[in-house]
Amino acid sequence: MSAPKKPSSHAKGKGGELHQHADTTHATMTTQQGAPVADDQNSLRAGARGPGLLEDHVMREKIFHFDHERIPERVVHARGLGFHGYFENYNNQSELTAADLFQRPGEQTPVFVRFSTVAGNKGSADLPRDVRGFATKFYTRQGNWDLVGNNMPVFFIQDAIKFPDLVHAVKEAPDRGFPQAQSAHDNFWDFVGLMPESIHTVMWAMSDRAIPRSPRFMEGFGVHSFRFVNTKGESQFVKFHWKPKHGMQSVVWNEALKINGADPDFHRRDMWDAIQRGDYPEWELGVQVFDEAFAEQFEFDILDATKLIPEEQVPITPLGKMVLNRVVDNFFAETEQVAFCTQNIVRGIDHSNDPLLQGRNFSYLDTQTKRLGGPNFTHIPINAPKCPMHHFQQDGHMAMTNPSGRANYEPNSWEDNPGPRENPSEGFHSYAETEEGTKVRERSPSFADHYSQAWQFYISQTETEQGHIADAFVFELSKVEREDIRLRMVAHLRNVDDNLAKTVADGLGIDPLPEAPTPASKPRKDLPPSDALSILKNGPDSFCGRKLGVFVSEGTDAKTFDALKAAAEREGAVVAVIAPHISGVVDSGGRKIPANEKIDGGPSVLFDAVALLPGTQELERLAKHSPVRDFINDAFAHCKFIGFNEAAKELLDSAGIEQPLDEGFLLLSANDLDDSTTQFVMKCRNLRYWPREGAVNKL
Ligand code: HDE
Repeated sequence: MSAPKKPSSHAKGKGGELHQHADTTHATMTTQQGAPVADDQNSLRAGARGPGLLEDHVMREKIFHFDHERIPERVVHARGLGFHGYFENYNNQSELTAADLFQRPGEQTPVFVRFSTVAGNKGSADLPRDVRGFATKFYTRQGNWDLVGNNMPVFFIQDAIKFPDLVHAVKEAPDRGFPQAQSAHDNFWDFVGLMPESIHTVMWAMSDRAIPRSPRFMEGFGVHSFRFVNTKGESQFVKFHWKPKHGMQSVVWNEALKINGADPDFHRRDMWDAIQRGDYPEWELGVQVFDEAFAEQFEFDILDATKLIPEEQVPITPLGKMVLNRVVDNFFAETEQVAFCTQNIVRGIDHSNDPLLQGRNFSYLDTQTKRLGGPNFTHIPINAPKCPMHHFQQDGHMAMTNPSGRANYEPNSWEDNPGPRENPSEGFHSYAETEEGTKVRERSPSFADHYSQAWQFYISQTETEQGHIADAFVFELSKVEREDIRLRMVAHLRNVDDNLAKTVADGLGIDPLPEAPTPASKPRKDLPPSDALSILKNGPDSFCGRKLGVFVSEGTDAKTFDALKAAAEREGAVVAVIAPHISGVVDSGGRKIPANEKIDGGPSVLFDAVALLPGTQELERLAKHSPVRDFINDAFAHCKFIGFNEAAKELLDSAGIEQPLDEGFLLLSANDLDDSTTQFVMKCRNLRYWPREGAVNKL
């Protein structure tokens, strides 16, 4: 808050009389009733040392409002970050869908996107191991369409009736109120171990998809099969996909643990900063389109949200791109109050019979009414459509837009202001699907295979990624107190992949391997690997948008620093300077280099690659400083590319980095600065030097 330019009005004269100041730089503060406030520092009391007076309407109103500032946080997905942008349509898709936003090439539709974690409360950290929400509100010219998806294409359960159990199990235990924002505890693993249908999504949750580097670098999925319907009433099934322009990227688990301490706001800060510097996050929206005939012959049920359709089997048709280019003006008004509902669909899009989707359609309206306090949450600007609205719905708590005139019913025969009428040619029509059936509580046998796609996901990963999945199981199950829960989970893994089960069992010290449970349907071993399921096979081809942390100290060589900075910026990367003091350093040319972070507040986990460019002046002291050692050790252990100068060799030695240095290191040689700095940035395009991992991270 900026300091008042003039003494504020709480300066009192000796006799307590108020000094009047005509403040010309600030608006006059008022109550909610608009009455100017004379004194915002002192409550009304009987005498300077006397009791407070009940009639103090200014204080009463202020504190009353403060006391009501919170609304219930979301039951799940409480921690979120939201941004504005637009969706730009590529082509006319009228053959596929009547949805207005997909008709005209180049047309932009405003969007608001909220990313979230699932399990943690609103104040939790950004990087727990968790599924991420990826919810998009399209403000189309024919109404709002909400695509409320996740960053994983499958879900833990098949029927919405199990959702409260899943969420109870993963969130903090009811007796103790912890653990917060993590699945590494008995209740979660107890539940999923008893629900074999969850195993495919558990594999995704144990993969690096659950620890994205930033929402900018993750995919999004609508998860369920939806329908596109064209104006002729013809329909095909679709699955929605978001592909990040900058490629996929995740952090490593040990890094995530440390990032949560160093910067619990890591994701929101990354997105905020990227948008503020004009590096707008971008995704391509596409659909897998398939018909009833495909659905009939596909190995699994297309209504089962624990299954995906490999892209190799049904390729993605690109529809358009989404660019997020504006941060919110007010977090509460927009990110907190935005109300996504899966049932917000528009003409041309329809639901399928996926039992999870059907349950969601029931749930979201309920939750928004509870959270936002009444049926008029659609009047809040972030939720209001940007197209004209006409209906006869009225009244209720906080009604903001109210119809005028006498007619509030239909049919009516008023000539003046008769209100709106239905429009069969432009209005929403449900796809006329023929349905019949006996009223039952029954899971279709076509939902019975729980292990085959879990295995397909596993064999689609690189060796590095497979290692991370095994490590994640070992980490999580090591936090489980009950041995029988651990054993049950390893037993399930035997139905997925025996080698994975064995590696996890070794990590947990389990010997012999427990018997695999009898599966409801025999796992298939004939599914081909799908490259689209791997992060590392779909990484970026540039270091653009990534962050290079450059450590400097007094006397840092000016030429090396400048050459490296220029090379990184040519690539579109961001350079952050880390120094022993936040005031920065003076380089070899006598120029001040300002710091972005002091060394202990800017650990290497916050950067995608690092460079060590100390001067020679204080090397001995720096070599003993533990934040400097941690900076180097973590960058090394997390397989980051490390550029360094001659002086840095002393720091590498003292951090215990063994010679010879591996190929993840590059000397930024004073003799060929342009070449070596460019080469270093080119190395960084690979994001991590994975061959190092086996050497540093195995017990
Ligand atoms: Fe949600 N989900 N969900 N969910 N979900 C909510 O709505 C629910 C599911 C997803 O940024 C809640 O506003 C049920 C799948 C996202 O505001 C609630 C079921 C997928 C968000 C709710 C599911 C999601 C939510 C809580 C099982 C991926 C955050 C607060 C049938 C496709 C949206 C709220 C935001 C939020 C219910 C399963 C995604 C309680 C009953 C599957 C991204 O209504």
